[in-house]
Amino acid sequence: MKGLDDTICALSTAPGRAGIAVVRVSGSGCFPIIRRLFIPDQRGAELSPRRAILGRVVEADSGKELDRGLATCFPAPHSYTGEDVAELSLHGSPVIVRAVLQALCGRGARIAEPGEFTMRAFLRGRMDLVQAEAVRDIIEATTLYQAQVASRQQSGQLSRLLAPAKKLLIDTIVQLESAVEFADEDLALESRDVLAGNLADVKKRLEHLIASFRKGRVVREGFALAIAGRPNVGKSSLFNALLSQERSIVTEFAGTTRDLVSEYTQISGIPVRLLDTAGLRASTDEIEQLGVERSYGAMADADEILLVVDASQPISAEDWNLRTQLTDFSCIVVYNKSDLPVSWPVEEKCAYAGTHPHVDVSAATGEHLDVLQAAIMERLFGHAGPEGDDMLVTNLRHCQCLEGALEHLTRGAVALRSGLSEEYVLVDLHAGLSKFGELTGETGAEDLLGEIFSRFCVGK
Ligand SMILES: Nc1nc2c(ncn2[C@@H]2O[C@H](COP(=O)(O)OP(=O)(O)O)[C@@H](O)[C@H]2O)c(=O)[nH]1
Ligand SMILES: [Mg+2]
Repeated sequence: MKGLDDTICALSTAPGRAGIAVVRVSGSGCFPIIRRLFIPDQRGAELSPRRAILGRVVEADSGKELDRGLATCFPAPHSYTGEDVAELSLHGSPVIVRAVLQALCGRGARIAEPGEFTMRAFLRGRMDLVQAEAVRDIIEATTLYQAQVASRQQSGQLSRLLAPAKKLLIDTIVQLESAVEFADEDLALESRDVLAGNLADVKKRLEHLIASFRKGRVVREGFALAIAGRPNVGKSSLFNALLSQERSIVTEFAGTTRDLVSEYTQISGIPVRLLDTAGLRASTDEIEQLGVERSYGAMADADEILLVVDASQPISAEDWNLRTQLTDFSCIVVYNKSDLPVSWPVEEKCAYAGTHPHVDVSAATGEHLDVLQAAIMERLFGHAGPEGDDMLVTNLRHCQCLEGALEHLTRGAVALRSGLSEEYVLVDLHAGLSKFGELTGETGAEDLLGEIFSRFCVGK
């Protein structure tokens, strides 16, 4: 990990040709460098804070004009990084950008490493580690909903929610430390019962956040949805209908889909990897049989399975056989072809689905696809849907820190209740507190920080 002493620069907009390219510069040498390379059009115009000034960017020694554009200065500490920052808005041409970066480096700046602007913002105390990681999640979001969840974290929501728990833990530690330190004196300290109550409160808050990760992981990473069932029930038709495109081949012949077909889409702002599978049946055709094996593999890996059934055909032993195989999977039974006369009485549909939810749809007409999508969301997020929770832990690292803290506090609480000496209890409580610090980056090891910021793009 590089230090904070030098001045860094990078293209902050996407590389390639575009209307505008923004080059960002940050560090103590920023303004002296910019003053040498940027000549305002208006004679004597000064680079004033947060005001865009029109002018020419020139080569360091020759004074040759490289481009005309805008320069905006953000003096420390009121900038993204907390350092002096300048942004040059140039014409979006890769040759101009390269020349301007070269000119900046010629004056003493160096090209920033991936994530280095955000790392500086973190090291200068402009944001904590959770917020810095959220910056990357906003940039990498593939749906607006993902971006919104990340944006809530970037505004410090997780850190804010944790603050009361952390304060309570610190208070508890202080009480116990005082009991050790001033054992001989008659200090009015909280009883062990009160302290145990505090710890229980902290633990409850942690458990609530940890529980949200099951949903949060799905929001951040999306989920895999396998469409399975017997041949010809309309799996590929349903796959295409959910994608709104004719991606998978549909025919009236059984055994048309022989290999896995996978495509990305989104449902309610959650990214979904949809998998169309080969129809499940015993076949003597070697290729089809290999396809069926892949179908079982896809079902095992999927987060959710849509078991598609042709409700226009009478129920068969094969239907029951398949249903039995899927008993332990998380699946929704989809009664397809609802546009045709239905052969399954309602009681039979309920009996067949058992504890799994079931939905009637027509992949051909699109009828009730919205009900199916709602059922999928309910399966993943419960009644309230993905937007039901005020706070979701979406990052595995955050969840692991919270779990680590919970583990230490649980041990500390046991020690406290069993009457062990304060020192014993304190070991665990301090370990728990350091997990809070690890989460927000207060006690971050260097290699951890390097690992996190290296996954950013250059210029952020
Ligand atoms: N009437 C009707 N026909 C459908 C529906 N879904 C699929 N089909 C027909 O059922 C046949 C098999 O469809 P396909 O999607 O290839 O089934 P798969 O083998 O399960 O992938 C095709 O002739 C489709 O046109 C539906 O909802 N209603
Ligand atoms: Mg098919």
